Amino acid sequence: MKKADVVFLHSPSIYDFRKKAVIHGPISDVVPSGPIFEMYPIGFISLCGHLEKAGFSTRIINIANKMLNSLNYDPEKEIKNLKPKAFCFDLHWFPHVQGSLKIAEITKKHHPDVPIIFGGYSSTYFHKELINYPFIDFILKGDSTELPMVMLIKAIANGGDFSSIPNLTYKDNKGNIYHNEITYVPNSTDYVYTDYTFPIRKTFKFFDLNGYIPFQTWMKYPVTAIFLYRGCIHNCRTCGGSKFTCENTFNRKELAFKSPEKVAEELKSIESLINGPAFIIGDILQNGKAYADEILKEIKNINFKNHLAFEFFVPPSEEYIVKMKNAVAKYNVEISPESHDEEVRRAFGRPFNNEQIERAIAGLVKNNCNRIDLFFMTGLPKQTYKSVMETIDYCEYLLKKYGKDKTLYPFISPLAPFVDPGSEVWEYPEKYGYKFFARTVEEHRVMMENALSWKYFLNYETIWMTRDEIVHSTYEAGIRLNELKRKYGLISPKIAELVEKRAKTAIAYLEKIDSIIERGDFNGDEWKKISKEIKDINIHTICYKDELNWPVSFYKFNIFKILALIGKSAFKKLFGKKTAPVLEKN
Ligand code: B12
Ligand code: SF4
Repeated sequence: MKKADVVFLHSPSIYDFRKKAVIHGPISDVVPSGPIFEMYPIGFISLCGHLEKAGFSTRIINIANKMLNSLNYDPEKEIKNLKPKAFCFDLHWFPHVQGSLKIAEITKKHHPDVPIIFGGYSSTYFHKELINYPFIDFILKGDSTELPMVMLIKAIANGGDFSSIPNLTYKDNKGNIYHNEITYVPNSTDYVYTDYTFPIRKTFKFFDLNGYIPFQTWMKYPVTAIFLYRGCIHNCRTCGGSKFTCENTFNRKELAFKSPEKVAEELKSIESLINGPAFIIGDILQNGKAYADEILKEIKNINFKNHLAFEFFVPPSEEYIVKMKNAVAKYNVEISPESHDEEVRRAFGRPFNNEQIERAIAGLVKNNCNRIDLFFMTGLPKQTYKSVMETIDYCEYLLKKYGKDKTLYPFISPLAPFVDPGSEVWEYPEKYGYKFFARTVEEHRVMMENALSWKYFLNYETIWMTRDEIVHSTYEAGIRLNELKRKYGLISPKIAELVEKRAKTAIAYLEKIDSIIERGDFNGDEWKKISKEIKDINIHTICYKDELNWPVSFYKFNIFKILALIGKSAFKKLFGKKTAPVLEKN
């Protein structure tokens, strides 16, 4: 078996999800992963890229995806056989709290002398608590860790000094804890190159497709992304990547962005390998009109042929829509109004009104936008059960007015399972009308480990809706929206029926679980029977996952280019020179 110096492990949200009966619900219905969040942070690819440039071999193992793909796959056995210099875990998205801690503990049991490094947004927020777990040795904080990571691995490999590594929290042999400040906060993301050839090459090196693919259905739907920014100029109240959180948690005072030339370069590279849609993550207008103009100019110059999706934090004007249309052959747009109610939307922190939304939709429809995805949410400040239902009325109004050519797709999903740590609502719950059921890492870990349904791992409720109302309004709204999608021809009657059946079944089970919890009867036959049945209803609960997909060509990959790439990399390996470790600059 080929060895790697540094192994990155991505865990499922709940370690033994294959054995436990849990109603995960619609918590991941509007992202590509399933409810155990098998997608690894794309930052893994740039971290590996920087380490490889510095002369260290790396490997990503998507444990979550491998567990999902085979009931026989034994993560402990695979981990036991690895022999790296360091193991890295993402506790980036907080829902991974139980899974990542459990797998780190197992890893330490088999490799007591190999350092364990944690990183990502949640690790940064909770670094002081996490470093107290006996199996965690290092935490690399911040939203940009490539350079500190290279420094850390060099120090681990060569016995260096940890006190000068920026962004690092660590323990020494005696258990003393040190916190280096977050001082590495680059203001450009040009140095972050998400090289999609990297996972492809590595898949062949380690013969481990499931360990590398980002999420379970990626081979069927190979969507790629370009990350424009680190940071955000907006302050959506529950968001752990907002301006507020970036300043207070990541020491990021200003936006870091990718130059338009780099955007074009990455898109070109994607297009040469993969025929799937690409998603530009982060509103191109966030960094000003001149920046957005340059990006569109560069995209036009490369004549990008795949579908391209843009997200807008504020609905774009017709002027911009026309520019987009002129720059890209096939374009799709995402906007998140969150609620139809302007007061709720304002309370959440989205700075636009319904007139702006409708003007943008009309402009997009007029200018041949391929798909307009509108995202609504439950669990917002000032949002009541009635208000959630009125959001669905608003969706019907929009579909009636703008939905004739079937480009407009509304979605509704819950703010779940957690309000993001470090967000404004997290820091000032009372001010925003929120109440938390868990605050610490350990409380969240236990909650995820023990909960039988997503109602019990929602970490909050509001003064306008209890946990129970958030759950039930989400299902009711989802069922109604599903029916609207059928009525307006967005989904087939068969899919609509399937989604409705699953949602209704989930509701019935939630009620049964509530009654079992009330009675404390976990040994009876009823619970045994229910737990057997639950497994099948964890996906497609309020929308059909394929609804989210932008079109993909029949030939999803450019096989000849990929084979050439593999051949080139094998040749380099056999006859090429080894690169000496160099310290990367940002
Ligand atoms: C793009 C994005 C996504 C993409 C993810 C693409 C991907 N595979 O990375 C999609 C749309 C799929 C997504 C999904 C979700 N997201 Co999201 N997402 C974002 C967003 C908008 C940008 C993130 C970004 O730009 N990353 C830049 C890339 C290049 O870097 P990176 O992957 O973060 O990695 C760097 C660092 O984080 C760190 N790092 C990460 N992991 C590790 C591990 C180690 C060992 C080390 C050392 C460092 C390290 O170093 C990396 C390199 O510098 C942020 C908001 C924001 N403004 O930041 C929310 C955000 C990160 N997402 C969030 C959430 C909650 C989710 C979901 C759980 C939502 C849900 N319920 O469905 C899911 C989880 C999906 C899954 N795992 O399967 C929260 C996280 C809050 C928290 N602390 O938990 C954020 C902050 C805001 C939000 N609410 O959307 N998301
Ligand atoms: S949810 Fe709001 S604050 Fe968070 S990244 Fe998106 S626009 Fe920025």
